[in-house]
Amino acid sequence: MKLYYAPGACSLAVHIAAREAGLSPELVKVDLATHRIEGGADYLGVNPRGYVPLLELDDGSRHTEVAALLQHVGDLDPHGGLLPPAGSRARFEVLQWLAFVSSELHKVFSPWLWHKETAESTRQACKDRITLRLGELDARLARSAHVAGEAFTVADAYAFAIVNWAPMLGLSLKAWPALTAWMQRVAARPAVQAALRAEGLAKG
Ligand SMILES: N[C@@H](CCC(=O)N[C@@H](CS)C(=O)NCC(=O)O)C(=O)O
Repeated sequence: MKLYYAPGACSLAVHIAAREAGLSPELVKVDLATHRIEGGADYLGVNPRGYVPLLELDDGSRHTEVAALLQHVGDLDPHGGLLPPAGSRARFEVLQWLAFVSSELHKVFSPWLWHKETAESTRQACKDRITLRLGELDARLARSAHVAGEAFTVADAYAFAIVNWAPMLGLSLKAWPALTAWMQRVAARPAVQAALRAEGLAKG
């Protein structure tokens, strides 16, 4: 299995989930500014959208979309904890949070974060929306240890990768104590530390 990624991008969610599931994907680094793969090849030849993450399975098939990749990786978890069984209420909860992170956080951050030409009014609107949604996440995390309940699931991997962008944009998490404590708890997980180190985002 190969994971095309960029350090600290949304691909970190899939990287974390893979490590939590005990998988060791081959990591292929992509420069998102040039859409070049480390070594110089054109990434647009791999993914015409130019986005990471992209997961290439051992049969050579290529797959995209964070929420879908997380479901696939979650289903490969031998302990089943990352994604509860199909049809269960617990899985329904995880899937709701994956969709929430994707549409209410990830894609609200994206235009602001990646495109310098974005107008100030748009940046502010994004910031206001993100602030509102981080508040919702904080309220959720005040009631349970993790995003979709007590256990760590792929929803935590996704939310962690995206919420991790907040300080880069000058958004302090201090106003949200439950969210701050959860970020620290997730960051301390051995699989998360390993993923951060592999992406050059943590020392060690
Ligand atoms: N819908 C895609 C979006 C992925 C995405 O936004 N990736 C960003 C990094 S977080 C990217 O590769 N941006 C590069 C670009 O816009 O060219 C998904 O959920 O996987």
